[in-house]
Amino acid sequence: MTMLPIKKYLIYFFFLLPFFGYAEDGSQLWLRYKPVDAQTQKQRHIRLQDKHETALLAKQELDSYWRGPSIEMHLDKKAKRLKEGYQIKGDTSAVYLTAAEPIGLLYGAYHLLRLQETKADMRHLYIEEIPDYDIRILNHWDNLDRTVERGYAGYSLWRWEELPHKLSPRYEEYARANASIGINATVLNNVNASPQILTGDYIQKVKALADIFRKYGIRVYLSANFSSPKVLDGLADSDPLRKEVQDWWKVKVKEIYQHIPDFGGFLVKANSEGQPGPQDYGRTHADGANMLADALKPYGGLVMWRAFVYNPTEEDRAKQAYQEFVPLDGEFRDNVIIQIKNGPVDFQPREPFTPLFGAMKHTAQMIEFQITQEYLGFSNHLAYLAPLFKETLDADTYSEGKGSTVARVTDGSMFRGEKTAVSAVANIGEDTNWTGHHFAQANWYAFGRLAWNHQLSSEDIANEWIRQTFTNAVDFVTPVRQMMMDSREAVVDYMMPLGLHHIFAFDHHYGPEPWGDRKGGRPDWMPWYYHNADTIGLGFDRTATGSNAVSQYYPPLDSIYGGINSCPESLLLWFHHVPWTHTMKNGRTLWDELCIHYDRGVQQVRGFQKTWDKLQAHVDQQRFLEVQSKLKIQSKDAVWWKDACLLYFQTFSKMPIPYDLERPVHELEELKKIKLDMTHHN
Ligand code: GCV
Repeated sequence: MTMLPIKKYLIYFFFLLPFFGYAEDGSQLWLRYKPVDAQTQKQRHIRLQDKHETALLAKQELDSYWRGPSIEMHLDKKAKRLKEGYQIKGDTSAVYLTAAEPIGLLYGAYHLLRLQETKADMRHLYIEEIPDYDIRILNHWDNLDRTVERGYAGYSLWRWEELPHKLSPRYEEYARANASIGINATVLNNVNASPQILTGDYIQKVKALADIFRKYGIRVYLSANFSSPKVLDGLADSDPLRKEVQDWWKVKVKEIYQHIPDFGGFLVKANSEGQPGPQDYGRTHADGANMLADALKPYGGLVMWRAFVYNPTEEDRAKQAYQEFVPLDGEFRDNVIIQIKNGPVDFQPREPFTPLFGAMKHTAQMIEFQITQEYLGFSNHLAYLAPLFKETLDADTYSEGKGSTVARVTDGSMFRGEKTAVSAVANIGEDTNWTGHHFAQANWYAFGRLAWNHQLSSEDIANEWIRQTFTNAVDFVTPVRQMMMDSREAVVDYMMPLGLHHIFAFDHHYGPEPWGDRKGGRPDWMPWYYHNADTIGLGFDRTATGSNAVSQYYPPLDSIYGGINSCPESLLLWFHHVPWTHTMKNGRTLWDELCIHYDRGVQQVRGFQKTWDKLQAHVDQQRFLEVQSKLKIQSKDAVWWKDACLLYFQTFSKMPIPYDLERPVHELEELKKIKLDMTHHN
């Protein structure tokens, strides 16, 4: 009998399956739970009295996937100290899950499933989890035409043209993934905001999303364009001290809350990189933020006002946010939080923390991290960012003496604002695997986990992510965890070691361009502004003999950073212009040390390739090949970075690359000609 060709292929497929492994596309993220069978469902019970939709969702997740003993879920409204957290007690015969709010039950359910999926010991459970921050929020830099600024995972998830009538199933999947790691808020649109988002039509679209997210405990926020009154309704201006403008915002906010009663508030980028703001009318950031805060106050809404401001003046860019905001300390309403990037320049592979943290003692502050890898190889490079996030959270500001870490300055333990918050720019797009690189999912995951508990270690987060996303096999988990833990430092090494920063190609920020000098471009967007290479040495003098940015740090950090010998070498070229022949702590010259770092970065990525190739048997074929191919790109890019930077800096140092290191494989002139067309980031 002749077989239909399709059947024949199917037989081949099943025959070959054990050899090649099955395919997974990454769309399930870390939520690869297998449904329990009917027998298990009959044997154990998930009990719940409450009928709140979020509590029912928690029950449904456990009903479908929990393989352990019966669970009693209990809502104890009096247990307020738990906030959105939960308590889990139990043993092999029964588990008790208690929360003060329905969302706590859902978070508790995901905690139990995480324990199950990572094969944790669950014989004796006594867990109490209370989130460190009230608001754990993603910032989407998504435009209304569905391009994503600095997005490397395809177009925006939000199909504005179809909303509010057609609802993509991914909206709910997105909400579920966020809830599973404790994220409870999202800003849907780019901080370079189109005023259109505040029109009646768009409010209906936003409402449709908010209605889906609500069940998962997620509140919607919007980025607001400060000129909206003028642009949308033809007001003469958008001056925050004019009553007509204030009234416009009050009416607009009322309209939003009529449709979205749990609307979170506004995120605002004002007077920054060409965006409009209160300074257009001679007003301050406080005037602008307070006007919006007053409109939102009756509904419990918040303003997240960004401190990312700088202008092409004589002043060091790294100092400007501090100079602008510190004088305004105490002038902001209590429902305003100043949102501060982790570093004073812009999401570089390594920066010191922004000195504004801890410097405003009467103003609520929150961190903005960047999950999307604008400056870390887009979605081509494997860079696990938990160590970067932790580096900032754990940094001691000394603002109230030793132990005043950035985490404590922002989590409410030192200064108490109305609400505490932590944010990060999302790396999520329409790609099947959500984030472009399978390992970039780990950065979304890590942000959520750290926003919940900033004391978790990067290793532990990597560990649980790997186990849920791939496998529990120790032979896989151990080397992959090591690779992840080494990955961010590897990127620093092959891109910008020892405190170098912002030597990226103009605008798209992907490849190296230390020689970059675009005609007519702003100096503070040019690599030479940051590296200052000359015949004497390399680096930005931010000591008292230079821009004196060190003076913005509390003692003893000002003198630690300010001393060429006391400054941590990982930040040396951030704070100092260092002679090529300067002796480093290990006795090498700066030049040799620089070469060794670049080379080490390259070798490490090659090591990641070896690690990954050896693990083929543990991974499904699709994800194996996709990661393998990204690692090839990363490896080539690392050599490109190393050659470009070393050959260029060598034109100043005039010193040889140490002879035991691999020789450059490119010509500098050839590298200078590379111009990537990346005007669209999708
Ligand atoms: C949203 C950097 C990025 C911009 C971004 C800006 C910001 O400059 O390159 O794309 O704009 O930061 O955070 O506002």
